[in-house]
Amino acid sequence: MAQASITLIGGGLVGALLAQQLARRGFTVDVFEKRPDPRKAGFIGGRSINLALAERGLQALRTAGLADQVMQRAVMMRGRMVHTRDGRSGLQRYGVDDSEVIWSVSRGALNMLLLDAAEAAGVRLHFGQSLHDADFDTGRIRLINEQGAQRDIDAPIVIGADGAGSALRMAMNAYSPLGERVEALGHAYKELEIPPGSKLSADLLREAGGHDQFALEPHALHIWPRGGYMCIALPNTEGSFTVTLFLPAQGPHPSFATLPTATEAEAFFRDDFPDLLPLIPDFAEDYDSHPVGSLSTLYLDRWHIDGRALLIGDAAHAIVPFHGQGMNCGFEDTVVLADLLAEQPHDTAGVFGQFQRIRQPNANAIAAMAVENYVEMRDSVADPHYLAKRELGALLAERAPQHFMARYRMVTFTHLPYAYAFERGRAQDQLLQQLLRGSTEAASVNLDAAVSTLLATLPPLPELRHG
Ligand code: FAD
Ligand code: 8RB
Repeated sequence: MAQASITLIGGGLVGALLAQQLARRGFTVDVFEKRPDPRKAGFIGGRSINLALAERGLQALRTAGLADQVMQRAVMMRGRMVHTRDGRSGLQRYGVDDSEVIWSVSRGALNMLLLDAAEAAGVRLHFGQSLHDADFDTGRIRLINEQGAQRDIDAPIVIGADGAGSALRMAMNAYSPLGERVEALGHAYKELEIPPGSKLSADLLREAGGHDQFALEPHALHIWPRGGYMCIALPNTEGSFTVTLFLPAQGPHPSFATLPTATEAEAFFRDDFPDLLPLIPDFAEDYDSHPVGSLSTLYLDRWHIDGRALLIGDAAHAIVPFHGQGMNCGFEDTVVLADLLAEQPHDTAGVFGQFQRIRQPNANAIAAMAVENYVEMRDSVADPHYLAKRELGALLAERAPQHFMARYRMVTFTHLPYAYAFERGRAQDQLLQQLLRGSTEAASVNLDAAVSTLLATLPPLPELRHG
């Protein structure tokens, strides 16, 4: 029997990568994407938005044979550059050396590369085709094109990679409730832009410690933590940075409610981000024209309707951005699903159920860790208790690498299941707290005794499969 035919909704990051992998495994794949083909001339333009690619996403790209191409245009980020209120900055490395770094990649360029790869693998891409509705009894879906014309097609096996606002999820939910729950974070975001360094005055560049082409150190993820809120900046290949301001959506100053326009926001930046503001020459224009984005976590009890429909990526488990793992998690999903389908191509009901059993606990774990990392990024980077724990953790990891690994490293640089990283991280954190007993001096802890306690308390980490 020939491999089944699969209909994918959404040709974004996860949809395009999944399509390529399924086509390479012999499936007939059609992708319906709402937007026009981004590779067509005339589309270029718009804002450059970048994403942090970490080991899990990179591993999926390796499996697909696409890692080298992606890495050619990626910018290495060695750690967090923390910019304190007094205008100082310092780098906290993410890993032990340059083998443990994350990569800033352009969303647009990555999406185009993945679409090219999908097409080359034999996927049929249909742009400007939006899913409107689905009838799971007849196995047909209704599409709308850009002119508003509707048509119905057969799609007995349909997979939704149509993102956080998934139309397929809505149709599935109407057919049989998926147990959808959305947890709003209460904070929102806005993007601003630092242009390439050459566009800034030489004086400003020197003050900001910038290089020729970059206004800031290019090989870092920059954070301006301010307690209840923060700004971050990721480098782009062309020397620009995308800045994201994260703030409470409502409530007392500062919140997006108290900063409705650039006038209020500029005064706020002059007070709270005085070193950042001069790097954003079009501040007023950016602030007033870019929308405020909301942030929430999506949980579903069920990701599929037996073997007929399945959700993947953000459509199944949208998370908040603070671990930089949304795409990485979605890419990890694609490998798991493609492998399962290749093993049992004619049992989609079994495969979809198994996919959910494997991935849902991990999606729940990264969702929780992503929320926790917001507090860590905006707040604890300057907290002495946090810094002491971090330092003691680093000492233990050096002395007993089989028994201690920072949770951030497990999430970002290994393929250990997210659920494992979450559990192990909790156990390690409890141990650090117990060893420090409230002290903010990691050096005050007897390291030999601490290592003994660690070995006696926690089993060794599983064998790590690095890159
Ligand atoms: P999407 O990328 O949203 O793609 C969905 C696709 O479906 C789109 O192309 C859309 O046009 C299409 N579509 C929607 N509705 C329909 C319809 N009705 N019919 C047909 N097609 C439809 N993750 C990281 O790992 N690291 C980061 O640093 C990071 N940074 C981010 C920065 C920003 C500003 C944002 C918004 C997200 C970031 N993420 C990051 C998260 C990451 O972008 C998502 O997790 C990832 O894009 C999910 O991929 P997806 O394909 O599931 O959804
Ligand atoms: N979505 C990231 C990290 C962890 C950094 C650290 C954090 C922006 C929207 Cl907020 C954020 C990280 O702990 O030091 N790695 O990668 C990416 C992040 O934000 C992305 C750019 C983002 N995602 C809506 C805005």
